[in-house]
Amino acid sequence: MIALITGATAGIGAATSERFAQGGYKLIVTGRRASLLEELKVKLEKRYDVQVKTLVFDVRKPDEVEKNLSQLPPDWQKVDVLVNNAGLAVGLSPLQEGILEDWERMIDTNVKGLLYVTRIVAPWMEVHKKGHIVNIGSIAGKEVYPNGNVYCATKYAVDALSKAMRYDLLSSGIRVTQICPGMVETEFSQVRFKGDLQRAANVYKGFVPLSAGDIAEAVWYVTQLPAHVTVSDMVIMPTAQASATLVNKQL
Ligand code: NDP
Ligand code: 8X3
Repeated sequence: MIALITGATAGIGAATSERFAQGGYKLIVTGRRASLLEELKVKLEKRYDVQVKTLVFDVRKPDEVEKNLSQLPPDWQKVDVLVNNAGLAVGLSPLQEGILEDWERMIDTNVKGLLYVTRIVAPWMEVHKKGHIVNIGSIAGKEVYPNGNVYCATKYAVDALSKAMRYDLLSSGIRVTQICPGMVETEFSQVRFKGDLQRAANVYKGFVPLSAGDIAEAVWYVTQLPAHVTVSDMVIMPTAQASATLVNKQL
């Protein structure tokens, strides 16, 4: 069995890669930071005795996506599970003060990147009439929150595209699941706040956030169900979080 996981250099993608390695899958892991991918490969191959291929590309660049994925040997193109995880938030400010470059990064990564990868991998799955696509959405794709504007819009797009994939791939027997986490402590807030580590750490103070491993376990669960069962949509929150904006913080 083969799993292809985008954004595997950190957070949810790295934890999901480890979960699938533990389950005996061969892995194709992708991201932009080559050295982190190499470290992950060495660790997983040693710890779990599985084969890991690394592909270094930016999901925002369709030519890079196509070139890297198409160069996989035919045996490696028989992908059983695609986890569309690569994504980010950049900035947290009112729409009327939005920074164009931040908007482009989020839209290009979270929406167009997911599309570019899926456009290559879904046809491979169609040939074999099986496969499972897991899209990492967000609570931000279910509820908008103040200053979340464009990030939320990209995750609403993931919500729509997850449904669209399920419709368009129905006759091929390919499963499509969207997993929508609430707050998960990863590099997410460091990226959102452009390296302001203190501000990032404050986001997770006063309550127990989800861990990347919690989401990895959910991805593993949905993909291991019998072939006739699809979890279409899963929202996972920290127990201390009731909505996008309502968090029971004990500060
Ligand atoms: P991290 O910042 O820890 O990891 C993000 C991953 O995405 C990294 O591996 C990064 O790799 C990759 N990535 C980002 N941009 C690109 C790009 N242009 N090309 C290729 N890879 C890219 O964040 P999380 O693990 O938290 O985020 C993973 C997903 O989960 C995202 O889609 C996020 O929106 C979603 N999510 C996160 C939540 C949270 O609270 N943390 C909650 C809900 C959803 P590299 O930098 O090496 O390219
Ligand atoms: C990430 C979680 O609440 O910061 O998608 O949008 S949140």
